Amino acid sequence: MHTGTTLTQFIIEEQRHIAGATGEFTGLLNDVVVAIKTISNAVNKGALIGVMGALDSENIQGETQKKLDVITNEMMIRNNEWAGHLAGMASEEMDEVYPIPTKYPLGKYLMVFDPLDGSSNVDINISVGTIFSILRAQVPNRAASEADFLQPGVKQVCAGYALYGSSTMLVLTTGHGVNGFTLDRDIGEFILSHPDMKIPADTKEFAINASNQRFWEAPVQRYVAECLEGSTGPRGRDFNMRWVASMVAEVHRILTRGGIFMYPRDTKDPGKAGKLRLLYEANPMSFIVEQAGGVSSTGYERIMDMTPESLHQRVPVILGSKNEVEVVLGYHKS
Ligand code: AHM
Ligand code: MG
Repeated sequence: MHTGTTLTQFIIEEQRHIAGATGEFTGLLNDVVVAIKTISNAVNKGALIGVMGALDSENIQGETQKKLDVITNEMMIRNNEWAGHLAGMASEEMDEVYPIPTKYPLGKYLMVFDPLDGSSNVDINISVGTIFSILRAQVPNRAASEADFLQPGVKQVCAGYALYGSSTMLVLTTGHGVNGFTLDRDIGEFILSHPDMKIPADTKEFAINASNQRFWEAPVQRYVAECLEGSTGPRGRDFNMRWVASMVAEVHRILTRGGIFMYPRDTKDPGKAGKLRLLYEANPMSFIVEQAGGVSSTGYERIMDMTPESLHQRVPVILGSKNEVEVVLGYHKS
């Protein structure tokens, strides 16, 4: 018999401390969890159920879609549209806001998500994840427009990610710290396994796609050069480097043992301020990182203070261990 705290139990107990809570949020989160279990199963079975490989289609960002990008997007929609908790959804894989079908009631929340982050990794059996963020609808029970979604990250009610790694985990914040749950496949429940996750303030590990080096701005060039100089350079210590090409895996490593992650502003494509998307990736991960004691910035400003200009807006991201991110931010100032 299991003796751990299930995710549902954890959320209901948290809700008891919130005056006037109706249980609607708990219902919404339960639907998200069902979607995540369904996605975990598909990712895990992989080639056995014919879900690997690419499609001919591109998403609005001009990226080739994997079969699983489309399948997991569908899983998020089907599991979350019916219950009457949402006034609309938006996803990295859909050009426009997804309206809740008229046969279902509307609710007081909005959800944005990246159904399968790091999907370039699925065919090679490396970790991928799902990222989601829940906002309040500007007008409850009214079909949401794009403008309703353009809220700064500080307004998020909840953010979370699922990591489909050697085990499936769900990491969550509702603004009262960060908690991690591991899926026990035998009983089909997420069990609290990583209570109150905290990012160590100091680190000797950095993550950046070094193939973009010639496009980086001066502050990032300086920071990485100094890390590479190691104990004989100005930082006076040796650094380690990791790049999984899956932001969920990267952030999870940082939550577990510290580190700094950068997908900075670069000059590769002057039309794009960065690679990662503000609504689906940068904001939810920033909320989680800040709640775990870390820092998250574009290099020039706090990500969660930015007012989004469009649904698919991209931003530079520098996040992780507080003292290390502050070194990079200092270089941006000077
Ligand atoms: P995706 O949402 O299309 O998977 O793209 C986002 C991913 C992040 O998970 C990861 O940090 C980054 O793209 C990797 O980029 P690169 O391929 O330049 O290494
Ligand atoms: Mg992504």
